[in-house]
Amino acid sequence: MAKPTPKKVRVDFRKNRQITTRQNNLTRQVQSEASEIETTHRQQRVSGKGALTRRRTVMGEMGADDSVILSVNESVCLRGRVLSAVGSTQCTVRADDDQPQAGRHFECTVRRVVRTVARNARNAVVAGDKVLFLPGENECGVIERVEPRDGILARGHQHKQHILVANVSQVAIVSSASEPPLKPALIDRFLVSSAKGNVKAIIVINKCDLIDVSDLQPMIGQYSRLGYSVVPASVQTGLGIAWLRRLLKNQQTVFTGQSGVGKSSLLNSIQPGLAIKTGDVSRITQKGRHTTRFAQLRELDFGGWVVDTPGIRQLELWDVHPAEMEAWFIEFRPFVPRCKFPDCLHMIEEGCAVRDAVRQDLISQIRYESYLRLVIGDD
Ligand SMILES: Nc1nc2c(ncn2[C@@H]2O[C@H](COP(=O)(O)OP(=O)(O)OP(=O)(O)O)[C@@H](O)[C@H]2O)c(=O)[nH]1
Ligand SMILES: [Mg+2]
Ligand SMILES: [Zn+2]
Repeated sequence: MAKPTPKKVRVDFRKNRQITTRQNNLTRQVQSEASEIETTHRQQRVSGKGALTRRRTVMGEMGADDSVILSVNESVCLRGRVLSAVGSTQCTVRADDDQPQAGRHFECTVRRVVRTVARNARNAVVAGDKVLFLPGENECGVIERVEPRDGILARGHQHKQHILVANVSQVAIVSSASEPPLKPALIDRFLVSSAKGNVKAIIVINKCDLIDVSDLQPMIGQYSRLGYSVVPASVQTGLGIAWLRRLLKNQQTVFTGQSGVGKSSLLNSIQPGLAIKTGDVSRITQKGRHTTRFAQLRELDFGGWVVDTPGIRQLELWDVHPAEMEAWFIEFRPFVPRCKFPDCLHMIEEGCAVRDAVRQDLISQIRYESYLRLVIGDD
């Protein structure tokens, strides 16, 4: 790869705490195109005038998507992968296999300029990031640059984007057949968020020992027809574990889903010790009553990486506008061009080909209801 020539790049130097300019409430955005344009415009300003303290010149390249790739002295830095990040300031980084201190772990802080050039300081460094860091004594270091990300899992949190993990190749959307009950609407939400993050999704339905698996067949059929792998699993009986190992091999997979569905238990069945234990957490935070408190990368013996994440109660989608929602429901695609109105939201409009398809059972009623809930913003 050709070495980029460092250039001066002007960036906005923000106060640490930004003022949020808008809420990620889909209902508010549905109105008209005009208001959407206005929203986008406001979003680009990010923090409003008052929060900009000064501008600053840094050395770097403008990357895709307006991101700044900082110039660093590569001869003294090591390349590595962020295994876990606490609050984007304290990270554990593993030196890459082709680097001088291959496989060693470094407790790293983050150079301030790295946070300055990040669009949202909270996401400056996240688990899964590929970084250049300056190694120091006692296995400490400083992160000097974060490489552009490919494949992220993100959600809205307190009206800001929260990137849970970066550079993953697939998301395992874990739910349970029972305890907590199966929630197809939540699966659909995760499917939208993974498609939006450019990550392939697999669907895992755990705790199948608690139900009659044949009851799941309609649902398994529905998602399989859409092209997803649907794995009925049970940590109790071992159902689906071998299949999961095959799906995970040589992939970078993040396990996500509601709390209590058995993400950590599944990972431990796949490979004992894979899930984060309380002891690991307390080293940094000095606390850790929950088993899984933050995302952490783990290496698979048979090849690949997995990330266990803390369970979340509800997934707030980030930056998905009602008008683009149809794009994330792939079975709608053949029908959308046949709607009478080009800006049809497939809700109450006349001549809606998507609604016709639902009536004719060509699109599942349950999926359509998930779509409506997401467009209306009804959590
Ligand atoms: N019956 C049954 N129980 C299970 C199964 N898998 C996990 N459990 C139980 O479900 C509970 C929650 O499991 P965890 O693995 O901690 O769930 P988690 O998804 O990691 O939860 P968070 O870390 O809070 O997000 C535990 O009591 C497990 O023993 C299963 O296949 N069958
Ligand atoms: Mg867990
Ligand atoms: Zn329509």
